[in-house]
Amino acid sequence: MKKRRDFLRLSALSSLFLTRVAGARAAPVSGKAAGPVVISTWDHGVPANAAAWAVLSQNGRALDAVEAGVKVPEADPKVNSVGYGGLPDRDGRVTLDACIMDERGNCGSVAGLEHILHPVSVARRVMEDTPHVMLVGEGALAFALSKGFKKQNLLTPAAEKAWKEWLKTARYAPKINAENHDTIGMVALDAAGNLSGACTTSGLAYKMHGRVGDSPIIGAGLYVDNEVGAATATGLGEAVIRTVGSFLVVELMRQGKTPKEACRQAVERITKKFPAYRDIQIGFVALHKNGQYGAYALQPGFNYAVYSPTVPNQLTDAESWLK
Ligand code: SD4
Repeated sequence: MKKRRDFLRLSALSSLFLTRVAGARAAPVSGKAAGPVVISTWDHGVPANAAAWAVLSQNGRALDAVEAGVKVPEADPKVNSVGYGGLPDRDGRVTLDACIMDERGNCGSVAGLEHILHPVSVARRVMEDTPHVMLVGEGALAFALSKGFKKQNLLTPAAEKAWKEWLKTARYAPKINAENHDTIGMVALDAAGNLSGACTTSGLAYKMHGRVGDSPIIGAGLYVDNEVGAATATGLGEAVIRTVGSFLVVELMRQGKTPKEACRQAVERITKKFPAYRDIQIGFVALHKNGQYGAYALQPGFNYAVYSPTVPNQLTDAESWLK
């Protein structure tokens, strides 16, 4: 993971990078799974998928699989864009956004949550134990504590060091595919044919305190419709919110588009509605109810992990709008 990031920093969008990665992973950019399947964003999707697969392969529920899956990067201090180890906002505070959605359309979400290791599990409790969908900031923290979650410091020494380095110039210029776009979004189909999804992030590094991205917003960072399919997003949340990206992907699948084509059209929509699209990254992954899956990104460099009975937890590079 770190190696990949370092490499990306050095040669972010170079053709050299593209050639090497494409050569290393000669996998299809979309496919169809027979049986349960789980798909998630970026390299950290691989260990996350493995945890989800432990649930799915035992005929577990997709909802339990996605929660177990995304908890892996949430707890990994080396993943600097999700949970523990996430880069802080410009005030040095690690604020977390997460949501979860099940096959019945139930959903829960937290935004701007501090000090709690597993925001996705708090989101699930919001879904299951409250009449609400979304809790934010202090209210979300109070709710989490009332449910027995423990308060802890999520700012690792490495993240604190990076933040202090950033403070020297305090220049806000998120780097594509490097430190700012590695939200984990995960969607899964279980053996019973039901879909669920989860999405969790520390959001953009050095964002304004209080900024909320797409990741905890149902319809933007994640959407599940058990009649059709599920989708999740990564990248600059402001662009995804504007286009209600994940809902759009699911609606395009409802209209008959394949998952990959639905993701492509959602990216195309962003290029029309977000004039600065050349400077940002967006990636979508989608899973159809029938087991078909796909992905598409705005810029090269977005990859996703697939685990199914026929795909052994493999990373695939998504095709992109910009070459
Ligand atoms: C956000 N979508 O907060 C997230 C960014 C991201 O890793 O993907 N971060 O806008």
